[in-house]
Order: sequence, then C-alpha cells, then structure tokens
Amino acid sequence: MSGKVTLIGYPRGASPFDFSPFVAKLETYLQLAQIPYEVRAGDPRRSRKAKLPVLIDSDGTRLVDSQFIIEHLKRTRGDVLDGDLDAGSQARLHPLRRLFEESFYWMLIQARWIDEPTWQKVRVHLFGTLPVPLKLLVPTLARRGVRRQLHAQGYGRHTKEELMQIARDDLDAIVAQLGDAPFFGGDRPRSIDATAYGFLVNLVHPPFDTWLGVMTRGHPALVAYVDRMEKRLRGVPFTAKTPRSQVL
Ligand SMILES: N[C@@H](CCC(=O)N[C@@H](CS)C(=O)NCC(=O)O)C(=O)O
Repeated sequence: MSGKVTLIGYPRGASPFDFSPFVAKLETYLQLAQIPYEVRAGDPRRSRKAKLPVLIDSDGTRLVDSQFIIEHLKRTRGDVLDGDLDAGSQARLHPLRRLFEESFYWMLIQARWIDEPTWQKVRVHLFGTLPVPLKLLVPTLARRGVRRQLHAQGYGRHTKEELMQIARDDLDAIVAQLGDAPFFGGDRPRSIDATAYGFLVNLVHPPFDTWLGVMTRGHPALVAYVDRMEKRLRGVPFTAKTPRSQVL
C-alpha cells in the first residue's frame, strides 16, 4: 500500500511536535520511514480507545495505538527501519521502548497534571479558551480522571520524592543504553528512536517545564541526542529555530 496517511493528534499551536509523546513518536516514525502524511487535530473521546494518536490509512482504514499503527505500516509498506535487525538486537530494544512508554510516560503525566506549578500552566494551555463555567469545571474533572489513572497504574501512590528516584533510575538506564552510539538504534535511527525522540523532545524542549524535564536536561548525552535527531529530521537543531520554554 502507498499514498498519504492522516495522523490525528492534539492541537499543537506553533509547536513543531505534538504535546503527546505517543503522537510525536508516530509522527517521527512516519518521517524516518518517509511515509507521506498530513496532521489533523482531533479529540481522543472520538477515538475507539479514547486515546490518540489515530491514523487513517490511504484506503480509509482507521487504526488506534502508536505501536499497532507502526506494525501495520511495517506490514503494508515494508520494515525499512528495523527489517535488517537480528532477533537479539530487536529483543534488546524491546524493554527500552517499554521503559519509555509504560514507566517514563506516567511520570511525565504526574509532572504535567499533578505537580502543582506545572499544572497551573497546563490548565490554562489546554482549557484556557473554554467559556466560564466550563473553564473551571472541565479541568478539575479531567485532572480527577488523570489522578485516578495514576492511582490505578500505581505511580500515583508514590510521593514526588519516590517518583523522582524512579525517574533518576530510568534516566540512568536510558543514558547507559545510548552509550556512545549516535542513536538508540545504533549508527542510524530505528523505530526505537521514534519512541525515544517523541518522549525526550517533550522534555528537552518542553511546552511547559516540569521536574522531569529539568532532570532529563541534566544529562548532556540526552540533550545532544535530541539535537542530533532534530538535525536528522529537519536539517537543523531544534534550538536554532525555537527558543526553549521558560524554566520554572
Ligand atoms: N498505548 C497508546 C497510548 C496513547 C496515549 O496514552 N495517549 C494519550 C495522550 S499521550 C491520550 O490520548 N490520552 C487521552 C486520555 O487518556 O483521555 C499508544 O501507543 O498510542
């Protein structure tokens, strides 16, 4: 199959990447695999799994979940990024993706939605244009839903200090996995780099700074990695074009 696909993500304003690390991951995959696409802003409540990203393929097929979408794209367009990796390398990269998507993600959620100083900014950014009284009601309900998800997942039961310890350990493991290689996939970007970049760009050049972003930027290797990916994706490092948001 060929033809342009439609990626449904979140409204992103002037930002070159999506606020959602999963949408940013999928867009990065499309760019690395050179699959033509257009981006449309959508509403997760209209998605079959109440999550974004959603992808509409050129034949109209609608898919939900970044990883299932990538597997579909590999099946229908060929596996240009990972096809030549042996089973051992694929297995080595698998837990790294899980670490970003199932551990790191929830800390990003806590840092944006629960940690008070950042939440005040996120609230205005996401809900600031709603009319009163929705402006007051909707963010409170949405935050309550996020708090429930974090509690069910487990990280919501930890103190911020405990979460910071988990994040430190995750970041140390991520930096060690990169080692001296230019990309997590080795000498060229692989699909693992779509995940890594989707998360790390949201922390290195965040729309809103968070404790997790400050901690991530404490690792020069990760800042350099994001710049390297930016050069690969857009030809110039990100910092040359867009100023980094204010540090809290
Ligand atoms: N496993 C999914 C996760 C997607 C996901 O968690 N998306 C979040 C944004 S980062 C979402 O749409 N959340 C809406 C909600 O929970 O209401 C994927 O890989 O696409």
